[in-house]
Amino acid sequence: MKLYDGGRAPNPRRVRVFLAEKGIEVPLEPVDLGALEHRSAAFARINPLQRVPVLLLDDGTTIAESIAICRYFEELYPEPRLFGRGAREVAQIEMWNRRLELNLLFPVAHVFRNTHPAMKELEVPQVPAWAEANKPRITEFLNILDWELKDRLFVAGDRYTVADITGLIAVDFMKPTKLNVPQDCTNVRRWHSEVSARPSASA
Ligand SMILES: N[C@@H](CCC(=O)N[C@@H](CS)C(=O)NCC(=O)O)C(=O)O
Repeated sequence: MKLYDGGRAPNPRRVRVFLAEKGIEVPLEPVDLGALEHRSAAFARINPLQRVPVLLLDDGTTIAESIAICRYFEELYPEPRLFGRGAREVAQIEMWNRRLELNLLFPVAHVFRNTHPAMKELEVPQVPAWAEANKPRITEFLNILDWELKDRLFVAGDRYTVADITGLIAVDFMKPTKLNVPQDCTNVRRWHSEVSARPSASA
């Protein structure tokens, strides 16, 4: 088994943080996105969408999509339960993970991909207006998240879950995107510093 990894790229880091929380070690195969290694014909056979991360199993099966990879490991190593237990909790965590993806991680990625010079060859064409359109959506969602976090410890409740991983990666990705969490989002700032202090955050 090996995990095709993308260094500082946010989606592969989602899986590395998840594995660190579970205490699972998987050999990493670095893919140099800057050198367009993932655009090779060889990598297209591993993932036709030419994106990382991808998990390659010993029987040759490939699993792409960060959350699909995380769910594979959750089934094999259920504890700690990062996708929850029981209908209600699983649905709450799924809801928050999707909200964090759709309303924070993806908009931050749109800003990064459509403005950063390093993305010129990966995001063709870069559309700066699409980056601008996403900026207010990020602030709007952070204010909603701030309100939610005023009376609970973590994004989906009082326990750390996969939704916190998506949130951590999204907020960290704001830095190279030259975006900031507003000063008055004190609950988001408190939550972010707590999840950043976990050993898994350095994965
Ligand atoms: N939906 C995929 C997204 C994967 C993705 O976009 N990965 C980025 C790195 S964070 C990538 O491979 N980018 C290469 C490119 O844009 O050409 C997931 O959740 O894993």
